Amino acid sequence: MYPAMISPYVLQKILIANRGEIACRVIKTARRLGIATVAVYSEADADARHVRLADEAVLIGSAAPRESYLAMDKIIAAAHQTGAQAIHPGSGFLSENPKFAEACAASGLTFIGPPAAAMRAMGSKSAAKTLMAQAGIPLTPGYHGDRQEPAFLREQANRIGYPVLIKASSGGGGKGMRVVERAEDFEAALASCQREAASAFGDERVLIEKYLPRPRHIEIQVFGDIHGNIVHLFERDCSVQRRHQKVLEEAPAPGMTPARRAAMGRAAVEAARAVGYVGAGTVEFIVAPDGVFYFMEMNTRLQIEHPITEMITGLDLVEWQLRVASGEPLPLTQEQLQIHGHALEARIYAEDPAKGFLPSTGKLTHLASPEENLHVRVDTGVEEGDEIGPFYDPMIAKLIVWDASREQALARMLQALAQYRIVGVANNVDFLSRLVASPAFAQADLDTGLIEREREFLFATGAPIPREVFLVAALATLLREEARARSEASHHADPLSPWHWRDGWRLNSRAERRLLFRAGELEKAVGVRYVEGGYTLALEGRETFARGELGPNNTLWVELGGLRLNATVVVAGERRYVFLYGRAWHLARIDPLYHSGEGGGLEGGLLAPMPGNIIALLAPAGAKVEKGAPLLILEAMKMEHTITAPVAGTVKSFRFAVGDQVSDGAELVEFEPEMVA
Ligand code: MV4
Repeated sequence: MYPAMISPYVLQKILIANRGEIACRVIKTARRLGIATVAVYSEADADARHVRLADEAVLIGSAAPRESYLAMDKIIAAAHQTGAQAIHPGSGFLSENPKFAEACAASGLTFIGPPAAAMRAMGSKSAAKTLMAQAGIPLTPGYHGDRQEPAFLREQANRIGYPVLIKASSGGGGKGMRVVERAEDFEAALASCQREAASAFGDERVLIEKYLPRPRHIEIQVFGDIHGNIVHLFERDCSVQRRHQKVLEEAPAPGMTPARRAAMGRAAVEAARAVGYVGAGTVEFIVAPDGVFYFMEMNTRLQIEHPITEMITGLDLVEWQLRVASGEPLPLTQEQLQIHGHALEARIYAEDPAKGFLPSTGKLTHLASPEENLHVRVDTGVEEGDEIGPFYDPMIAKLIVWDASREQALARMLQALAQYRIVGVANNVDFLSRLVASPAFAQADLDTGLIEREREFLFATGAPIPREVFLVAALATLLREEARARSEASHHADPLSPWHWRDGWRLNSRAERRLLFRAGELEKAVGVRYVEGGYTLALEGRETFARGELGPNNTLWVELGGLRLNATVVVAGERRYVFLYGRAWHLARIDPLYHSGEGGGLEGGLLAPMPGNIIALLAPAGAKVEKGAPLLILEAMKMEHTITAPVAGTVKSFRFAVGDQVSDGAELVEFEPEMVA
């Protein structure tokens, strides 16, 4: 749309004061524009993707954000040390801190973001609302002044009319909010809100607003330059949230009329103008079911969900930020900006939806992402083999899709989610698939309560597992056994080895075998018979001819009767992660023989079945134990789980001590099975 070139005298090298996907995102554009990049990193991020991608990287401190990604002095020193001229703060960390913007300016560095005064003006929710009221921006009816006497606030609540919402003035992210339905409950709610605000924000002041039921969260992307131009880049609908965390975002907002878009866009531009805004910003509105909108707050940074705006406008917002920071005028005028098609973003998180979205830590032992193309974009800060640690946001990636219409974009999203294969941490991919497929979301019946309301559908458990899942798990086990045996045989270079025969002689060629799998409480046995060119697999009395081939990266090509499927099966100890039909199933192989080696279950020792705390070690290291002997107790989700010896053998060592936290799948015990004759 315009030349990808930037004034070469202005920005030659920038430092990115952030980590993870947003740091990688900024590096990508800087590189395309010929600008050198400097990453900063904490000790926990020594091997992180943003460090590997950047031209240079500077270690700034330990894992705790205060010591590294929030340490202004260290970051500014790193910029001077490397000769960077400007600092991009990314999103989060220091990105909305006016003191950091000022510190950059004071040491001769360009802060790639808005002026400190604009950040400060929008930083206090109540002061921002007063300012916006003066600028004529619509606000929810309410009181956001300085007076805080309970009797006065109660009078205000009566004037506004119930239900009202009490919000902490310094709050955000939904913390310190109370809905009050009746006047007689006001005083108690006020007191509890003030207590929470004082302890969470060190500021007990509150504001009172008319409570709007079932609102939508619609935000407008704005951009300003130093020449006084301000445009908006349309809206994003971020209504689908879970406890004030965005889950799915889309642009444009379903049901938005051109007239309302223009009105909201104008209001957002006026809001930005009122604080002298420069750079990328977002003006957040809540929108009542009738479409009436009210200013909520302004985010003075580039937001996580900016890619959906990029997809529908065809623009690179980081490029705009860099141009604006270089003093260039905005590349396009309001009239030149247009919406093309529909974009959705889903946030892929290392968290467990079944356990209240508890963050999950661990190593990404297997990570296959959807293929990127004109319709699919993956912004990520991690690769297979990386660790999702406890120190930072557990986001794995943002998955962004685009198509001509919302319906097509939804289909793209489902397809792309189905291609995700993640092993090593719990994740929300299946949850997101159900969310996108839910009737409420598909019909764009959006508001901030959607996830709560659709719980039954979204957390549906106990759906039957397709028989193909067990058959594929069995087939993967058999094919791997064969591959291993073949490679062992090939080392013996014995021309008479049975592996060189082609007459159906097979490993384990006893007439019949049973492979046992467990999925939660459910146990299934798959009977195996070796037949010409494959196997006959029996499940619940039904026999199916099966054959297949192992592909790269744990993929598997399968034929089951007349059905051909592509699957991925990842083996970790006794666990089997089966990816089939766009979903993930977790099975455990129960091997009564527990011979070591492939499929034997003891590869890598005994693994934690879930994240938890070690509360007792029940056998001394070095002890010889019988099958079933209790080895240790793991406490997880307020329950105790005793880990027992799968077979007779020796406890070589414990990997953890009492009191240690362990992640899902961590090796707990180094265990040597007794030789089975
Ligand atoms: C509201 C509201 C209803 N009425 N204000 C939540 C976080 C904060 N930024 C504003 N929030 C809300 N303010 C009035 N007068 C409902 C919410 C709200 C919400 C807003 C946006 C996105 C998700 C939300 C989830 C619950 C409540």
